[in-house]
Amino acid sequence: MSMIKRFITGVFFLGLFLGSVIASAAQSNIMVTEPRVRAMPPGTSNTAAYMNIKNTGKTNISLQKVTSSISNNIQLHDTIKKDGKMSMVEQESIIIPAGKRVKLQPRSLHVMIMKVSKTLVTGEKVSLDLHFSNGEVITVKAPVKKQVLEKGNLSG
Ligand SMILES: [Cu+2]
Repeated sequence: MSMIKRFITGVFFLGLFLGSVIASAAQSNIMVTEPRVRAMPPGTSNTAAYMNIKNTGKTNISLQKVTSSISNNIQLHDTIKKDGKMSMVEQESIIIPAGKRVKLQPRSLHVMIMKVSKTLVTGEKVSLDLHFSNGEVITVKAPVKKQVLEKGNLSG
């Protein structure tokens, strides 16, 4: 094979490769916006992550788990009010209905990050891998932000 032919073949396959990468990126029906991690008060080891997840597809998708290098124990939580008290309940998964946006926010659905392995500094970015039921894994870089709660000390 001549050098030129080899070069052209190489460019052709590179094109196929890039084409498939772009195509797979464009095919995602999941959009994650406003990811953030709550700054931790001194002496605490748990925190929470919040974000908006939009499903632009025609079928329901669920967030099944979240993984990160900062914790081996990350759970999906919802917050419920029972007998006038707010409490957090672990969820198997969080469903993002077709065509809908679900907000993970304080006092609602959230990602609970237990036993954080390091002290998080405000402004630092935490990498979170979001694992969805369709096999997609979306990595977000969530900045650490201070959160002001009006009252109560619910950690989620
Ligand atoms: Cu929680």
